[in-house]
Amino acid sequence: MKNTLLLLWLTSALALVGCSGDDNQTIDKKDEAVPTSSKSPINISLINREGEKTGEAELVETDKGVVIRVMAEGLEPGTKAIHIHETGKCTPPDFKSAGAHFNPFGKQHGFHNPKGYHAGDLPNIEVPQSGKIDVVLQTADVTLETGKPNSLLDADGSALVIHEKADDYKTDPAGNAGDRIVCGEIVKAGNES
Ligand SMILES: [Cu+2]
Ligand SMILES: [Zn+2]
Repeated sequence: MKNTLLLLWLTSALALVGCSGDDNQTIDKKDEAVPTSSKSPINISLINREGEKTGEAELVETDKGVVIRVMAEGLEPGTKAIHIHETGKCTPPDFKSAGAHFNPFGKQHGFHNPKGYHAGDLPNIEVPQSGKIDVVLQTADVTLETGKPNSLLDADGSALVIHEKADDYKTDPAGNAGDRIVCGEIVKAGNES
């Protein structure tokens, strides 16, 4: 009896190993430039001020932090701020519902601020004439692992927000970046794909 159980256990364990090996290969082939990840990505929808879907983003925990790929269209050309805000709620048109910048360590805003920066601060993105972006950002200041103080997947989630203007990297609390024009909710429920 015991031997049969052990054999069954071994067989299923081997089957599991086989499966995850295949998955890793697929990920490697798809995107060789991105650091390898041990977890499945989180896919989120991005909406504009009219509440229409204008793109999507994918967040993956890697050995170099969280990699965020942002794909969107219909944006006004120019340099735009992009941040992670503290609440996973995107209510158009102003997206004030997303709250302030994600700031679990009590810092001020901006990479050039001596009292900075927020864990949710990210480098500006460039929107070309086409209004279409497909950019990859990376940050080791946040995690998708739950239970950590800097987890984006805390009780109320967090939000990815694009602004109408560039972030000046120093003005507290939000880099003087103007209105919020695109928002995407980063919440646990979205972690299925
Ligand atoms: Cu912001
Ligand atoms: Zn900030």
